[in-house]
Amino acid sequence: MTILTIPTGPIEGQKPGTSGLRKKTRVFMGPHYLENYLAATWDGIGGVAGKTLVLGGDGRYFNDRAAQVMLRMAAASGAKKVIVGQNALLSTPAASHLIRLRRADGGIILSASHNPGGPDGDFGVKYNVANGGPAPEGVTARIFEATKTISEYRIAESQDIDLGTIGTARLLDMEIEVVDPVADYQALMEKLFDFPAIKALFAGGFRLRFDAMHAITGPYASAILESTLGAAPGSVVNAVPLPDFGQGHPDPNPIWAKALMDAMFGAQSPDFGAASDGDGDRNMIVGRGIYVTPSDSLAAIAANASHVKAYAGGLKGVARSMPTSRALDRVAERLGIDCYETPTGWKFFGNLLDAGRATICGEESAGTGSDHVREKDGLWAVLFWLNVLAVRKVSVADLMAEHWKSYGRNYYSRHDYEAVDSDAAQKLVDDLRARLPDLPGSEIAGLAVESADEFAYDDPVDASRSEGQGLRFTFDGGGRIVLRLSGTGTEGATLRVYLERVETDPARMHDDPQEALAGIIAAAESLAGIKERTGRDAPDVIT
Ligand code: VG1
Ligand code: CO
Repeated sequence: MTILTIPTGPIEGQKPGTSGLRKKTRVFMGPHYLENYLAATWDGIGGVAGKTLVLGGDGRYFNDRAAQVMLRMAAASGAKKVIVGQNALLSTPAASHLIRLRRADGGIILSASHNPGGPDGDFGVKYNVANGGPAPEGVTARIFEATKTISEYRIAESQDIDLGTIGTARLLDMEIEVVDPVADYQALMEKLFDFPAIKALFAGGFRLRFDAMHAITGPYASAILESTLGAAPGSVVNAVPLPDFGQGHPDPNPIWAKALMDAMFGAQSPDFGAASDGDGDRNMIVGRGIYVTPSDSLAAIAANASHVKAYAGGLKGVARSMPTSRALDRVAERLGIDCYETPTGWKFFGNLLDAGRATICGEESAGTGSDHVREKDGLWAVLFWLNVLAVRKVSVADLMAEHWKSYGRNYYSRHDYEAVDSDAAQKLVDDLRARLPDLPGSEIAGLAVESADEFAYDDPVDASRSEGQGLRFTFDGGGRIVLRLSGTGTEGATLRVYLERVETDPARMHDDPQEALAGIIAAAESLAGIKERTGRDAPDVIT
């Protein structure tokens, strides 16, 4: 077996975004594209010689080929060992757990997460560090720098490694261990949650519908929810991962998981509905006739942690990304614990979790998780809810009604304008940024602006500073608007507009969120001139 040294040159645009590098699949399949990025990753982490890495992906198109390339490149650069999920599959939270469990130096996750897959869809590569979490900004900056100076990479010449069979193999001096992708993760869930209580819930006739959206969570959900916990066979739908996710968009929200919404709002609906995304780190929670926004789910999880055995001893603190609604803050205040506000992206929670400052974290984009791993975890959130419902013996609707009554309701919605002209989107943000100092004290669409700034985050643990993390506006009476550009899209720019308003009047807590937020929505339009600048009449996606 020989090691080839292949001459190459920098490829533009290999800058990791909110969560790894994401591009069109065909771009990733282009000459040297994946190889360059992996070689730059080795460079950015100080080389892979002697290191142990974890490898897995969400099963999307090109996952299998990319895994073989990664193995040949890791071996050629002297890695000691790679632990791979069978068939190169691992959900993102399972990969995070495996890195921690095996004390690996890091891991490669092949995924573009909630972005569609297939030859005309998206592909992505994430690097996670030794704590199991996404590479922090310092590391991704070094990787990006390396992509700009690369001149060659090393790759072993070999046949494909058999990743379908559990066991060990060798490539040059590197050991490859193929493991069951589900087993270790399931064992962790059994430690955290009261499985007998959830089993009893299902045995009592509780009905579940879990939509795996033809993505990676299928095998995990089938094993845990059906085979172990006894949910009725067929409760997990779209359970077989497909390379193109069955032509779907594996983003668990009311738009892309409409079939689940229809089932939960129809006649004879199940008691509980849930879905997760391409790589299994997001979750969507739906009760019979009620959709729970991710921000509300996060707040409810924190408020009910005392009912779940692994968290019953109390939470050290909680954290949410800045655009996430402030429903969590109210719970933290009641519990007397700190609530941290971080930039968008799970990498910013890592330090807080490592330092024991936060136990539960979440994002408005359907990501919730805890210190059990260093990624958001879709199935974890579903099991958390099931555990709470099993212990408290209430419905989702009753639990949320009671929560709002006790804490107030943070009406919340996100409006996304996708594939907008990049220059127009950038100009919208730049122009608004220039007006920030003049806005406080002024009136926008009848609402008095209380504050207007651009969010920057000073990490309380390592004192690193992250700037330019979104424009935010608060209004008298508890309203808030946040605007930022997405860092995960692969076409033009995606403008995200986050809208929030607190309601404390119990008589007005059951309105339609879009109606309850009408004043805030009008203020966002008047503030940013979105329609005119993007040429769009309405958002592409409203969640
Ligand atoms: C989006 C979400 C963010 C999430 C990120 C990765 O980022 O808003 O909350 O952490 O996706 O999620 P952006 O930059 O597009 O807003 V996943 O499940 O796609 O890895
Ligand atoms: Co994801």
